[in-house]
Amino acid sequence: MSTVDLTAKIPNNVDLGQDKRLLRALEQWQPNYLGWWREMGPTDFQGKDCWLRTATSVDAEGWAHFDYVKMPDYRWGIFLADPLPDRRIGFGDAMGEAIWPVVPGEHRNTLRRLIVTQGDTEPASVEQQRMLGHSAPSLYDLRNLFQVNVEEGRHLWAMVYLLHSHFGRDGREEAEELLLRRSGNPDKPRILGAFNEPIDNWLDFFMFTMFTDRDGKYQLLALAESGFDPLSRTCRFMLTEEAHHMFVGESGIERVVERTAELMKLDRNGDARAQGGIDLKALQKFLNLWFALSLDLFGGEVSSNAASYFAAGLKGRAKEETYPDHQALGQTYRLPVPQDGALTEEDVPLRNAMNEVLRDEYVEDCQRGVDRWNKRLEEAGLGDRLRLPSKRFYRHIGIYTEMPFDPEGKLLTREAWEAGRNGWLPTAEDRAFVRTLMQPVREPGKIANWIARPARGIKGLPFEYEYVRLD
Ligand code: BYC
Repeated sequence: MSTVDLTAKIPNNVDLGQDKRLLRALEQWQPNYLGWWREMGPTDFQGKDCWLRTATSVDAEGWAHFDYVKMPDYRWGIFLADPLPDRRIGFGDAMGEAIWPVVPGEHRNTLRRLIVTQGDTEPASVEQQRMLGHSAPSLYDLRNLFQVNVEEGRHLWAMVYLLHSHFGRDGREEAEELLLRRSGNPDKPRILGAFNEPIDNWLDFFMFTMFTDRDGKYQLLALAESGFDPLSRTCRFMLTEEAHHMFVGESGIERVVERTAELMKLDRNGDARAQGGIDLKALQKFLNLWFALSLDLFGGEVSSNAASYFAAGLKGRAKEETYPDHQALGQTYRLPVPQDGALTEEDVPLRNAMNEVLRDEYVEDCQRGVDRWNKRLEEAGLGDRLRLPSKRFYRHIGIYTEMPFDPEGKLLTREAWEAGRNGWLPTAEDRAFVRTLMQPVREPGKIANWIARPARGIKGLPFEYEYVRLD
């Protein structure tokens, strides 16, 4: 087990103290990061004590320490999972060869691009969520928001460490750029689409942590297979933290569903909205939106980029060892391709369909979450069900881009799509209504009307615990 230096200015398990140049460069970046955090991190709560977990080791059992901390004092550090003995490249043309402890010259630009793209999402999500503290439905939820935020900050550190330690001056410049782009800013937007979308209420937030963070899980699993070992080790540890973020989303929506079902039963007309809750129709629309936006994050269905990442051993499939064949040559993926107003099945070389393979695994994982939500509806004796829309619905990247598919995946005329749109995606009125519900609840043990209490608190503490001290 690697030792963790927690006393250092930048906590780490990578012997940072031994590399003075790297340490100096990161220590120069640190105040810029803190400046960004103060400007773009959660508004107004920076001086409050929050009961947060901080990574203090990479031991699977006891890797985190829980205590009150003010967010700017959070110990953002650099943690890589321990190296695996005799690890070899597990797929592609270099299969079986030794992994790379440093960046091979021929893959330098591609790896830098992948790391920058991954790194860019982390501060972007913090920026998107910065106003939500003002409308948290409970102190428990407020604390979870801040936990997610500080850890996304740590994930930025993880990528910046790789840029500084392996990409020289280019890497340092990219690390600065990561602090300069801004979510939703037309002049200097974040790189990927979903990270420029507004998250202005807690329904967006829970859908984002359910669906968009889950894209993060699958991208990290794919990068954890990388032949570039420092990237693999970084991603493996990030996945440990990521699990909680998806829990926040999945259990958040589950609690909304539970409460909606209660309110529907309370109302004479089964109308949750009339009882100050979020109706299932609105939930379905937000689900449709965030699922589609998150599907885009996997890239095009047919991608020569994806094929070359796989061939070169840079990015594999999630849990590559579970596939029988790691070359993916001479195999095809059957894809419904739009042609002359209809869908035709085409066989695409498997390596070119790697984005789609990863997307399929992701969809299956999302479905498991939706099934759990539907179980709540079933237990409440309701016949309504939530559903994932088709992979073709409302896409902005890939072969289905801006084509009028309905949530069942049927190709419509443009007019029919426009006529259906307000029934499938959140309207300005839906958003305005959801916003009216977003009144903060700040008393320990209390919860907003539109969401159920969680089954348990954090780390054995009760829900009533004062997770954020606001006085
Ligand atoms: N928006 O060959 P294609 C997370 C670009 S989330 C805008 O289809 P490729 C997190 C693409 O760059 C995980 N542009 O795609 C979650 C390319 O540009 P060029 C983040 C897009 O390269 C919540 C062109 O379109 N991690 O961690 O196979 C909170 C054609 O590309 C988009 C990663 O993404 C888009 N959605 O795959 C916090 C992993 N999609 O070359 C954190 C690293 C594609 O024509 N990134 N484009 O200029 C990658 O592996 C790949 O870059 C992608 C795209 C999967 C994103």
